[in-house]
Amino acid sequence: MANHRPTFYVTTPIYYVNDAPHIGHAYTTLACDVLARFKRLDGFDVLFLTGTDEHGQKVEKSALNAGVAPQSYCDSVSKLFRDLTGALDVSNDDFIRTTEARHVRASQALWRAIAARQSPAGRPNIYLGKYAGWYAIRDEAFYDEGELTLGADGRRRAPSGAEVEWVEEPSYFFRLSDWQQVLLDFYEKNPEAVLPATRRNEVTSFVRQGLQDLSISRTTFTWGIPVPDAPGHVIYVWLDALTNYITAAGYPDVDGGFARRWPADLHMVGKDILRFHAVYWPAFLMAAGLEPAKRVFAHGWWTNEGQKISKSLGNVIDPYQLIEQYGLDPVRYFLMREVPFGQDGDLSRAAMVRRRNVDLANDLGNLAQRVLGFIAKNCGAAIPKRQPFTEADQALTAAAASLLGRVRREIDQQSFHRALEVVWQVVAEANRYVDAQAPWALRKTDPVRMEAVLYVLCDLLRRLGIVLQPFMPQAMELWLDQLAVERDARDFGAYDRVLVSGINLPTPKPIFPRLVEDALQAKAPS
Ligand code: ME8
Repeated sequence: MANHRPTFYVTTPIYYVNDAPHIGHAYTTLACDVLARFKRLDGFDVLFLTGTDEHGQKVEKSALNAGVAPQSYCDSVSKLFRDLTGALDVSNDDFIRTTEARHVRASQALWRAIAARQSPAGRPNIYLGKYAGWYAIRDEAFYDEGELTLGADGRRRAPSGAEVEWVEEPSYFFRLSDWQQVLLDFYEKNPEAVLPATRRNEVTSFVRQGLQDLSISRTTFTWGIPVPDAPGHVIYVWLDALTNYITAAGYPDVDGGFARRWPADLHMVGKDILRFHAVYWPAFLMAAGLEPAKRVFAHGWWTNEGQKISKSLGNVIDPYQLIEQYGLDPVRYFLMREVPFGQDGDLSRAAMVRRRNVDLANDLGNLAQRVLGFIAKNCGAAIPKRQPFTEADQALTAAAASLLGRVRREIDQQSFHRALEVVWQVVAEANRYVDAQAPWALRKTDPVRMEAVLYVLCDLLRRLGIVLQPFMPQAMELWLDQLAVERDARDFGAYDRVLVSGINLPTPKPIFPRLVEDALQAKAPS
């Protein structure tokens, strides 16, 4: 049967297998997970893709250093990334590896499609030439002389800090220079195709300065996808890697599900790889006669206690260790809340403990504990009776009812931090309501009113639990269990259902215990 639900296709970058996963990878993937979960609860048919980028000189070099054949090296490191999705409770629908047959086929098909067409100036999109210039293996990127800086050690470096080397080799080129105006028109017509706005401005001014043709094949090593009908050439790893997004949507079988999935709704990327996604990728796609993705969002970078994260400084953050120390859902919450999404941020232990103890344990956890603990003792452990609402009841219920719509607006702009701020405004309002209504005092003076207040609060907790599921899936599962919310009443379609009185509630348990510094010290790495 045809599926008529609207689709939503979101991707993470595919990660290089030259190194083990770290917090940067976890961050990008978690943001996509929140989005994918949100859209599923909102009725969308979601495809959430992540995976690994396995070709190119950098990976070949790492395999060589490890003394292992490239394919078996890729197999073992790719598995680490796949395992991480499990540890983060990430709900990806597919995990792509660029060494898979489906991807080799798609990459060669895309190459052929680009080569078969002409540029806007009526010239072949791809031509054979010779590359002579600088290349950074770490970035897998070509650089102009003018972009480089000369270090004190006499070595040239790319703006990213990566070392460059001089490369001269026969190469196929993509006629990017002919795509400048088409790209500028695309950004102009699609003002939200590159976000945040500051990044969009960087991209458009880069393109306005003029584009040079791009080398898209390499001949000095072999670990890559062969260029069709061109012995000795492998496809440039970025063209190969970007193609993963259409491979997973079914390309080159354009008559299958591809039309339903493509263009992707969102490519989430780090700011360092924006140019590849917002300039080269749309140009490649348009050159092949395909539509560019609807949006590329570039997020910022994390520092560790104020310091740039780098292997040489030895301060790389292991996501497993973070989860071990603070718990998975608090880490998910912290990463989405602490920093305005799109900006750089600092991961510090003090901030992490504060978020967990103040936002989660005090504000959110105590609210549930107070309400559910009180109901267990004083209301026969069942959802209290609904009564006509007072003005205060009405105000809090209205705030909760409109919350989902307000969160949705923020999520649709990838404003995860704002989405959570909006939720916490309602949490604060609810805590003020509990204090003002003082159900513990009503127990003696007006038990009917006490039940009314607790009913309003149960309904509010139910709505908070539903809306927070994408951010903290495991904690909110327990949360909704404690409110005896049926499994089929947890999606956004059930948000406005009327809470039924009289349903028995299980014994409440604290979901967000406070972190005690001593316990934390004991768990900290030595
Ligand atoms: O670039 N803070 O792969 P990659 C936040 N294979 N994000 C960080 C970070 C930090 N400190 N460090 C890294 C690649 N990242 C290519 C992508 S897609 C077709 C090919 C993020 O393994 C970084 O910004 O280097 C990027 O989005 C991702 O981790 C890159 O991973």
